[in-house]
Amino acid sequence: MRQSHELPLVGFLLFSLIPRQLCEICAVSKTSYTDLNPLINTMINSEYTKGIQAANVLLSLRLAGILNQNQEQQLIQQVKRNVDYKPSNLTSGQFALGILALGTCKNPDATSPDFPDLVRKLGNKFQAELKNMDKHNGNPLTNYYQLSLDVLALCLFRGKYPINKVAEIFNPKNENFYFKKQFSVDTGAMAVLALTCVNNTKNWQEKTDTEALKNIRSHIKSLIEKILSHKKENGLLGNIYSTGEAMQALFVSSDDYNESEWNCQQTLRTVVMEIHKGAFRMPTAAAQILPALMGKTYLNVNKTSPCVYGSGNFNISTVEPITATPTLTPLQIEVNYSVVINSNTYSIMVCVANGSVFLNVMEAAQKKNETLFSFTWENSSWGPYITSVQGLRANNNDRTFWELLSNGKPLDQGAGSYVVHEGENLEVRWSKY
Ligand code: CBY
Repeated sequence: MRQSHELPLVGFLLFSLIPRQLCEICAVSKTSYTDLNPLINTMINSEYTKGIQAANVLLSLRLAGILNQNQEQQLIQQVKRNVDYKPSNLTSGQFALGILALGTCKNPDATSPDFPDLVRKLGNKFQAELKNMDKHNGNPLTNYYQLSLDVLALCLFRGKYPINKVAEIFNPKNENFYFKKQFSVDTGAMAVLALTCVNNTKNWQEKTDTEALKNIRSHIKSLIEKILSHKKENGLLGNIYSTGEAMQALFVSSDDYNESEWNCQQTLRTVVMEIHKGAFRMPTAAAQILPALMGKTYLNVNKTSPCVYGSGNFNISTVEPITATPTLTPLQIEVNYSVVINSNTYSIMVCVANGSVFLNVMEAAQKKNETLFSFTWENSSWGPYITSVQGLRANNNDRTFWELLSNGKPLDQGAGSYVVHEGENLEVRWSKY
């Protein structure tokens, strides 16, 4: 009798709680999923989703739960080809990303990879990063973004890693969080995800572990502060390409900031606008923004939870209409291109087809003068990365790189994606980060 009186009350309480919780979730609503179509098309249909890019794409689409089993299988095979057969060719973060993608969820039909072996290999790669830091003045083989991916994958898949060392190196004062004295929001966000996983892991026992965990919690708090201090007026966190992962970092650490410090809906609105302007034409860019837009984070990776497949809310074959280029634009444009090494500047005027990217300008200059403008590049998950100019090679151990600039300002896109304009002053500058 008593129970039947209480039931309506419990029902009322549940009812009044659920809608509020739903309102608090910051994600693109189901009715607006069509806004995400350009991202999904880029990832699924792109002929550029090759090699290591596939890991980013698989992780993202599995978290979002929008692949069908056939599409998933194709991507899994691509990632496996990299992770299983060429582990020594991969950097630690590329390998970690591959493991995260393969273990995002459980597909009961697929033969699951030998996780313990992969995780052990990743542990070795992480140790090699630490060893390089000891030997080379604190510089890892790669960078802290990749070391964060390593710790994240090791933590999620129960691998071995030294918690004291993690607490020591991920101090936000460490110079690896900064490029040219600027805090790297991408790096800070990935570190927050990794450290949050470590902090949530229950099996720390030793007294020294407690001390390390205390430090880790304090690192998370100050990294979140730094990320929020890079919030722009339009809601972006850092720039458009760091915003997705910064959102994930903020999702998992809501206890570390006040509600008033971040208007997530505003960030969402700006990102959706940028999707329609075509900011995410690179598969990796699309892959890194999508999970956050669906309220997911890399901490949702769980190789024992069943995968979710295509919900039918997406129209994957829809191709965004390509905006017609005005008929009056010239076919050829002229730009000024310079190579700057310390106080020496080597300049040249080159003509390229309208719509060309930075790399095309470098190629045109090289064709005109092989000695002054020769260069090499490597493929990265963000497209071509310039490794040397005039034979002078970038080196992580001395933090050197070839910086790309336009009219004196550093670009926020790489050589393969930045579209150049008539009369622009383009520059590659020998720099230290
Ligand atoms: N990923 C990585 O290892 C890269 C990590 C990252 C923090 C990355 C940005 C963020 C991300 N989400 O992946 C990063 N860049 C790093 C670490 C670096 C350094 C690389 C060397 C090293 N120690 O590992 C370095 C040298 C500081 C760097 N990035 C240089 C550049 C310039 C490349 C120029 C060249 N030589 O080709 C450039 C073009 C900046 C410039 N003006 O010179 C650059 N980076 C850019 C623009 C970017 C963004 C790319 C955006 C885009 N649409 O193309 C970036 C997303 C990214 C890739 N860099 Co770095 C940052 C941003 O704008 N939000 C892990 C791996 C598994 O994939």
